[in-house]
Amino acid sequence: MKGKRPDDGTDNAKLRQLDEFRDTNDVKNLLTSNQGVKINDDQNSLKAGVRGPTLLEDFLFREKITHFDHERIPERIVHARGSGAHGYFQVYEPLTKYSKAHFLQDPSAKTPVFVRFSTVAGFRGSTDLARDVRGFAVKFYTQEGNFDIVGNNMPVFFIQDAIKFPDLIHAVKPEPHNEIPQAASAHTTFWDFISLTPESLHTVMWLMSDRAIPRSYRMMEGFGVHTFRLVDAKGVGRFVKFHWKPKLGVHSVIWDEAQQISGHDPDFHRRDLWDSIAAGAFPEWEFGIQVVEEKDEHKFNFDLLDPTKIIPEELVPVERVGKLVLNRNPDNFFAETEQVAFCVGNIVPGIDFTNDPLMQGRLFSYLDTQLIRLGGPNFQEIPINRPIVPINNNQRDGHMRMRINRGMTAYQPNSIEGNNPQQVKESEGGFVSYTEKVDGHKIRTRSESFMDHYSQATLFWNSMSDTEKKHIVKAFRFELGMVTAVSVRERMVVHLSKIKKELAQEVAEGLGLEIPTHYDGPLNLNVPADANPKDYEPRSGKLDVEKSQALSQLNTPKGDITGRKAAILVAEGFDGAAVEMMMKALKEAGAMGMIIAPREGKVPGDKGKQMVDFSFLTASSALFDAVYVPGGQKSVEMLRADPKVIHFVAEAYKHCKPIAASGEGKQLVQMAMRGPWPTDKGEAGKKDASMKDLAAEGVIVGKDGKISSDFIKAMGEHRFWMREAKTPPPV
Ligand code: HDE
Repeated sequence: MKGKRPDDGTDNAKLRQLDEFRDTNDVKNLLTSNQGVKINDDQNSLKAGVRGPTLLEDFLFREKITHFDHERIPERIVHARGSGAHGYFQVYEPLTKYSKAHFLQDPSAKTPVFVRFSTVAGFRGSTDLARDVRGFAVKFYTQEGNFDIVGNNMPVFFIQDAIKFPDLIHAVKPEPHNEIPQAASAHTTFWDFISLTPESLHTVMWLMSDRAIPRSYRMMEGFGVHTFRLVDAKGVGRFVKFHWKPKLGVHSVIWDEAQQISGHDPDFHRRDLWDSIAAGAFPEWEFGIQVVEEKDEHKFNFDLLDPTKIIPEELVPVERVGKLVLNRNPDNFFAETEQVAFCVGNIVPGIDFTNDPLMQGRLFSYLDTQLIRLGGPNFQEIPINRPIVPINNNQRDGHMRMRINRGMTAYQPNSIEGNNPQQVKESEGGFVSYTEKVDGHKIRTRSESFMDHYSQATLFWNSMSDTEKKHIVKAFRFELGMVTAVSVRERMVVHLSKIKKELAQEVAEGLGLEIPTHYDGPLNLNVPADANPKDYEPRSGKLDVEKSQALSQLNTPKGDITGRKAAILVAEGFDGAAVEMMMKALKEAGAMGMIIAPREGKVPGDKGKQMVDFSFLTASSALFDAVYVPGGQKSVEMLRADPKVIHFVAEAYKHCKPIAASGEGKQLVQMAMRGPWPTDKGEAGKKDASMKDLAAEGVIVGKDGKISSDFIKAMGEHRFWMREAKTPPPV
């Protein structure tokens, strides 16, 4: 590499003097201290006499306990709870027309990535199923250095200026006097802040939607949120929004389920990601870009620099230009997922920032936070953060320095070591910031073009299906129902009425409120002291489109059931052939059939024994995507007699999940549904009309194992939302 010093110490393998002595024998099975001393007794501390006091001299004990005492590092102030995986990124076609970034040029090259998903508000040990935004952070280890897209699963953010971030987070985190509630926005301080910060309303609509309770990390979209810039080899810049589109579509659980999963398996999303990768069902996303020419910057009714706005896909389509595949679980959670340090400022030539004031603030925050979280300025030397290209500069020393720099100069210019390391010309890959004309007064204010706080919230509402709308109303009722200050509830209802009357009416009804015909209170206190409040009055601008297809998750792909889990309910005497057939069909479709039985261990069927995955004590229907009840007279009789089993099926019905039954199994499903049941009088192999109705609602009843293909098709639909309108079974 040009500009390298003869002895620059950038390669750690060059610790040669000591390395010559290093014992390379594998001590994998032998216990040693951190100083390499082999340990004889790790069961007893050193004492003065068998019943005497422990001695300070016990260096082995002290080393072990001291290390233990320091095992924890500060958790992330936000996004503390997370889960990560390794994988790769590959571009479909050279993106030369938009960007000169090396990793976007060669379709045959795979760029390694590490991705971390997270919730925002909860502490490190909180539940995966909180109603929350999800982080979707991607680190690309490119041949021009690390590039990070530190995004979310929602395309917009709560605030327009980074200076409000500490306020937002203080409001959503547990209340400071009693540290309640954990991992929840459903409390007074959050809604107090939101109700006085109307710029948050668009994102709040996303937060109240099903997007905030994903079925899986594998089934979430990702967004870079801000408008970034792509720069080509000629130096031409274009605005860009980044998207991740999941191959499996976007799917969610129901709030009632989310609450149950939090109790039964708070690691539900972590486990799902881990299990899928371990099983070889690698999660996959397409990389999408929305590109806007600079001349079109002011073409829309919203400001491209405003992070509370999307660019509707009807205006600028998303070009799918590459794919992201996660194919390896981390070896060690702490070393990798916990210590990974994402930074919005990690960009490479061909990508650049814009003046989005939220992004500008983030550029400071991410670097700053690692200094305390990872203990100092050398966090980029931690293996998960190390770029795959050589590092060569005059930065020196600091806590936990790993690299041993050689030579006598640590400055530039220098004549002693040939002025190395040398700067790199742009034509040879040196980073040059995008040349942008910036001209203005030094001023603390917000652009007039940022003041429309309602219209895209309305666009979001307009774009929802009826089912999604119902869920949003319920979410508002739940969240505001947990708010103790009636004035805050009222103010929110006023805001909602400016988004859409029908939404406000339904929420108000649940809260026992009327929408005020006249409201005098403040609707925005996010205003400088000397400002004219009129200038900051929240307003609704002109919509570019009335509705956007891409906003409803029901319009995203369906049909692929990779990694889905179906519960198969059995007891002694179950129909072995039917279970075998169903398990085989599920496996072929990439899904898993899990055996649930009254007891752990093995359960005997008419054709032999089956290993049990869960008992009815450890399983809950909320943890599965679908339920199958096979026949076997004795088995079904036993299951019918257990209220827990009836509850299991009834709950799956209530949650609109596919249910299948064969042979005597249908008696159990009928009992659980407690509804009218079709007469199964059709000829063998044919279903009568009412059976078809039932199948249209995702309840598949048939002969033996023949129903498996219908069941798998139904699982591909995810849920049968029409059931929500019906009176659910009383569970
Ligand atoms: Fe972050 N954010 N953020 N954020 N953020 C952090 O950095 C911050 C914002 C996002 O898996 C912190 O290393 C400010 C938007 C993700 O490690 C911290 C502002 C978006 C992650 C921080 C924002 C994000 C973080 C905490 C307002 C979506 C987790 C620990 C200007 C585009 C990354 C850390 C991981 C983490 C600051 C707003 C996404 C404190 C000041 C907008 C996915 O630096």
